Amino acid sequence: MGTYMCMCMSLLLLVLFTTATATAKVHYHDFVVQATPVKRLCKAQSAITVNGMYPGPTLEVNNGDTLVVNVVNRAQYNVTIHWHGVRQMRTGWADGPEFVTQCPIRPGGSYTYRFTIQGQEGTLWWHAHSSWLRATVYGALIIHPKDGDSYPFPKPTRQTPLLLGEWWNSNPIDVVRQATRTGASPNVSDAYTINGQPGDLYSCSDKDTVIVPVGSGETNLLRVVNSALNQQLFFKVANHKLTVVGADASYVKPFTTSVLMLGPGQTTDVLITANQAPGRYYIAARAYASAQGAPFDNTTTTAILEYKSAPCPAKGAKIKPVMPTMPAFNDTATASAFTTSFRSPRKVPVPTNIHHNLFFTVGLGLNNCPPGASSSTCQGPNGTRFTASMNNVSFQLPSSFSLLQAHQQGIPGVFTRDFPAAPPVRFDYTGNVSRSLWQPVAGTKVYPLKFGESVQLVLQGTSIFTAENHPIHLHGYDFYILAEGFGNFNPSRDTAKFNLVDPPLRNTASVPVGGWTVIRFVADNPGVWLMHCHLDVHITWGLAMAFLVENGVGELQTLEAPPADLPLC
Ligand SMILES: *[C@@H]1O[C@H](CO)[C@@H](O)[C@H](O)[C@H]1NC(C)=O
Ligand SMILES: *[C@@H]1O[C@H](CO)[C@@H](O)[C@H](O)[C@H]1NC(C)=O
Ligand SMILES: *[C@@H]1O[C@H](CO)[C@@H](O)[C@H](O)[C@H]1NC(C)=O
Ligand SMILES: *[C@@H]1O[C@H](CO)[C@@H](O)[C@H](O)[C@H]1NC(C)=O
Ligand SMILES: *[C@@H]1O[C@H](CO)[C@@H](O)[C@H](O)[C@H]1NC(C)=O
Ligand SMILES: *[C@@H]1O[C@H](CO)[C@@H](O)[C@H](O)[C@H]1NC(C)=O
Ligand SMILES: *[C@@H]1O[C@H](CO)[C@@H](O)[C@H](O)[C@H]1NC(C)=O
Ligand SMILES: [Cu+2]
Repeated sequence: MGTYMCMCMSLLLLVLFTTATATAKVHYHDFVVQATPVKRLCKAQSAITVNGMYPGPTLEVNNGDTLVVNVVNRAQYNVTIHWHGVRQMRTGWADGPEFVTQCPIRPGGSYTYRFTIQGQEGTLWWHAHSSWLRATVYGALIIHPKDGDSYPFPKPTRQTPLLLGEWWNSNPIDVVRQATRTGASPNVSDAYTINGQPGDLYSCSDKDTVIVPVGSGETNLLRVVNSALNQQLFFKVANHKLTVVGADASYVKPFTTSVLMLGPGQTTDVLITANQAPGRYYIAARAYASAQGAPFDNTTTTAILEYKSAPCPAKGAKIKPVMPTMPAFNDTATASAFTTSFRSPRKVPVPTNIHHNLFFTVGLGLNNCPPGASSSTCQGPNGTRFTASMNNVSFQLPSSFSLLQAHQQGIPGVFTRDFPAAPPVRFDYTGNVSRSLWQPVAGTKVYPLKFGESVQLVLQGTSIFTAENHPIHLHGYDFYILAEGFGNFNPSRDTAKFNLVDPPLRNTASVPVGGWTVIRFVADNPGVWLMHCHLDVHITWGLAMAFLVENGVGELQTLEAPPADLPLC
């Protein structure tokens, strides 16, 4: 916590001594990706980190600033870094997903990401976008208002990023490789973490539990990020209410709740007022596990909200902090009450003249064991292999060129432009789906959009194999979430539920288990933009697609030229 407080202080000084004519700044950072010894849960391991830090460095900027991050890969794996939620206007080359906007930075290589934050304020984060490296390669990206601008709420006394993570007692790359080999679902994690620490409900973890200090009466800002790989999480602070003021680096109409639910990729900024008896209160997170019968990590991670005036325990005695009651793991009612509470602060310009009315199914599948394959490679249910798809296309990354490079240079044979606007077969998506529909087709297909066109997209969950909540993340864009519901989307009934006045602006939508979400956006950022489930287990199985947005007219509507040091395959 010490480092965060120092940053807040230096920021405060900066604000105090900056004149009113402040201009946008350029922040230079070096990220060295390297194997680092990390001890968790009584076990010493080697983890891939940035600059030896787990989680990695917190970046703090102001809206309008430019980041220049030189990433040097000293690890034994390919790596890329994604700046999650940053719009990357015309700078798609800096977005980061491997084989989508760049080839990987190979061991020994480097790449400098350059991009400007435009019109975004709040909490984002950065993470590796290559295999499962993001398990340990991630950190916060905090965007303050421009100098001279203020928050749309009273300035909090302190600000604390709380990154919720997921920890394996083995190398996460080995975990995903084992799953890819066997076709079974990957091992679940051994712990969740808050700022890299599991907390004192796990063995060997008490002395390192994260302490969040607070003064009685203060109102502070917690910037909560779900950086876990494969799990939606409930989040609570014992005895304290949370006022949600932002999500995914957009402000929201404030609302008060006792529990948050975040899908991987989502961020939520909350104000918390220290209005309880001076003492120690657990900050806790554990799974929201929506899929029936699927294995999951059912442990609880904690940090401690500690009042500075909390009474000291008698010598040698231990006072247990107050523990919040967490929702049941399958408490979908609580999850959806939370996700449907979001509104933009005021009326927003929702696109209404829709050029593309899209309907994408999102869900799992099972591939039959390929003829002649060893049964050891078909350890999914009943001798199958797990897969996943959107509109029955299971996304395959290319390997010889990135999609963006292939698009920009007109290289044929890397992708096709025929991602379907609607499912190839209509069926009862959330009902009892015939086994003959469970096996999708592998492909590298994009959906083309012209610059400036507007899109409505229904994301429809399926119950193929099992229904589950999917956090769907779109690169390069924020989108409005107009509505969500359970069962099959029915336009004649559900269009009436659209919020066309003040829907929230997000980069990751939680598609309800056995339900649907409707989003809209305008294709104003040229490039190739991945859209995928942010559960890494699902993206590994192919739950992804990409939009290809053409250049418009003139320089300001055109993708910039690729940087000279762009890694090639
Ligand atoms: C996954 O779990 C199984 C069973 O506990 C274990 O044998 C295996 O080593 C684990 N795999 C990895 C990569 O940790
Ligand atoms: C977590 O799962 C284990 C084994 O599957 C079980 O023994 C334990 O009671 C569960 N814990 C909670 C909190 O549900
Ligand atoms: C949630 O799990 C409990 C058992 O832990 C079960 O009794 C209940 O039916 C489940 N609810 C739903 C909606 O699946
Ligand atoms: C696996 O096979 C059993 C027995 O034939 C069947 O009851 C079950 O539904 C099958 N499961 C899947 C996922 O196909
Ligand atoms: C689902 O459909 C299959 C055949 O299509 C049938 O055998 C099975 O009983 C059905 N299951 C349920 C729960 O309705
Ligand atoms: C997906 O395509 C495969 C191959 O054409 C087909 O067997 C399957 O039924 C399709 N499933 C759906 C949900 O469209
Ligand atoms: C690393 O990236 C290169 C392309 O730059 C690719 O050919 C190679 O297969 C990748 N290695 C792994 C282990 O994915
Ligand atoms: Cu998913």
